[in-house]
Amino acid sequence: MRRTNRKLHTMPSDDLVDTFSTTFGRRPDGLWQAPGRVNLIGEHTDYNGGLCLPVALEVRTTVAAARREDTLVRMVSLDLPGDVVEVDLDHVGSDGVTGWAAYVAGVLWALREDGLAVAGADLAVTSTVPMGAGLSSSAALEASVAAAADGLFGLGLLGDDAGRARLAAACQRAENEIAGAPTGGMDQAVSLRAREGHALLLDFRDGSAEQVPLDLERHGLALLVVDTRATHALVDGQYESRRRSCERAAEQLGVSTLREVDPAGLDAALARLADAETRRRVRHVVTEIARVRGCVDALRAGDVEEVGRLFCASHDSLRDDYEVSCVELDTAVTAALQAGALGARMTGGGFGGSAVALVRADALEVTERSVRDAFATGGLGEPAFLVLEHAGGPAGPVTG
Ligand code: GAF
Repeated sequence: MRRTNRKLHTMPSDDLVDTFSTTFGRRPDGLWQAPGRVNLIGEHTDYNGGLCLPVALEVRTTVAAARREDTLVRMVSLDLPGDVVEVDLDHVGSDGVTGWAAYVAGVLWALREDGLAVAGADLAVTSTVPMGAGLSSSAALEASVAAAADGLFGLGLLGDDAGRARLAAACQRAENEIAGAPTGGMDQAVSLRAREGHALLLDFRDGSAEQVPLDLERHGLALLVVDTRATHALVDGQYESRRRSCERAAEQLGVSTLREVDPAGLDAALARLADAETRRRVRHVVTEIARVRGCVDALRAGDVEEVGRLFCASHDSLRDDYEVSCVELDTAVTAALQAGALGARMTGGGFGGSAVALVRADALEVTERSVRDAFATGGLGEPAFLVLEHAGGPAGPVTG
């Protein structure tokens, strides 16, 4: 199956409004949307105070919403049919909200915790971001709810980058504290702060963001995202154990985060760590941050071959040093490179999910075939594909 962003971008607004109206017996006050993401480079760097370079996809989560004057949140999903879920905002922090409702109610809860005048809401959601594909369906859901809250309660935060960063912080808090996934903030930040046609250089030392033009078409290129369909879960222990290992290493090195380790002094820093596994984890983080810088320079210089080389080096480091790849991701990367991709790497948290390959636009089909054949030969499940020709824009109201 070939899925392009543009086809999946079609907003199912009519169905959503119909479902909202039949479920809640009134019309929504408005519709808001937020994108999933693919990270170009800079993996497992966000929670180390580092750099990353994600891109917003054109696949999106859309929410129809209406404000309430009480503290009740009522939600229904078009994609996960079931009963209407009801949560009282006053009890979100203590009641152990589970499932997809945690991402929705958690965001409204976190905005209130931030001192914003947010009350309850009725919401209907639907998404074209494939779930469990490592393309941030959770963050897209959170960001769409944050955008809806901004509109429903007149927060005025969508108007500038500082406001959007504040919304993203609330989304991350919801994910960490209510959904229980100890993630680092990249996904929520790009969903809210991206700019169409650009990759977003995020610096987690100071929270700043810089737009980096991404004109794939000018170079005759496209990004092929391979959803391996191997399951990944950020709430399982692997992600958290990598995070804790980095924190322990920083402590041993006497720095606040691994961002403070100077790449020029990496060997000396590694020599101070007794444990070989910890040394590999640190080497990944420090070299990956340097690769993000290299990738931004290469993109600005139009040196797409160098971008491809950095993709490959990133994958090797994630596979060998950070040990978050898996047979499906390695197979996708190898098969894409065999078909002539300029570079390929796993993207997102790893242990399944998606890989991304930088390919000539006229080689998309041959690359897909190569990946599909390699999966069949390896006895792996059927992968799915998504083509990114143009970087998407950020969360906001649905217009038109
Ligand atoms: C997941 C997390 F949600 C992000 O915060 C980030 O750490 C990523 O894995 C790895 O780069 O997407």
